[in-house]
Amino acid sequence: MGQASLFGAVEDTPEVLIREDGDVRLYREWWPQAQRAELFSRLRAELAWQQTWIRMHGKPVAVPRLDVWYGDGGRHYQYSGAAFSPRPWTPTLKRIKEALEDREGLTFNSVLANLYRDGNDGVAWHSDDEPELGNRPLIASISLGAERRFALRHKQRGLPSVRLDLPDGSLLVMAGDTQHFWEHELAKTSRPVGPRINLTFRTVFDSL
Ligand SMILES: O=C(O)CCC(=O)C(=O)O
Repeated sequence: MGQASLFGAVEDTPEVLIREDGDVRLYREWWPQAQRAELFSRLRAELAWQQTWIRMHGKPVAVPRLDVWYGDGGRHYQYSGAAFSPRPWTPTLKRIKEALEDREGLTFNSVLANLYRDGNDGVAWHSDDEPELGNRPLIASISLGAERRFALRHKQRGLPSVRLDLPDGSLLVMAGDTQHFWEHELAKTSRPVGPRINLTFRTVFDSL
């Protein structure tokens, strides 16, 4: 993959983070360093960031981040009582998707974008195991902006947890049985941290 355009990815060898009961790999330098800040600014300005509300114990709760769903028409997705209808791909998202697909030999029809404004934003422990993602979903997760601590823990066995700061420009791939056996979080932090954007590319199947 060439390095000249904004939408090209550099060569990088993945680090294997989980190989037991799942498959998690990290490409630390997936997006060229010189282009990361511009990509971050474009995504922050272009995407229709919104506040999502979920239901917890019967009460509406605002999730601690902004998010927005983009993808092919007709692919609906829901979690914790919140339903998403995809917005049409923006040119920037489409080109990132195409870079991912060319590089990894995969196809995706949706992306959930998350904006963590500061250390008060995060994602609690969960697995991406909604039925519309299929049995063994492959999730390609791109990080841009501030480094934030990401963790994975096994749901049943005492395997060692994985904790790491996801670098700006990195790509984390979660595949195989990962969502069945492992859950993940992005913890809030009292450290002063800048904003971070995360793009999780997925394939959503028809739930009919
Ligand atoms: O921001 C991240 O790296 C994780 C996002 C996440 O867990 C999710 O969207 O399901």
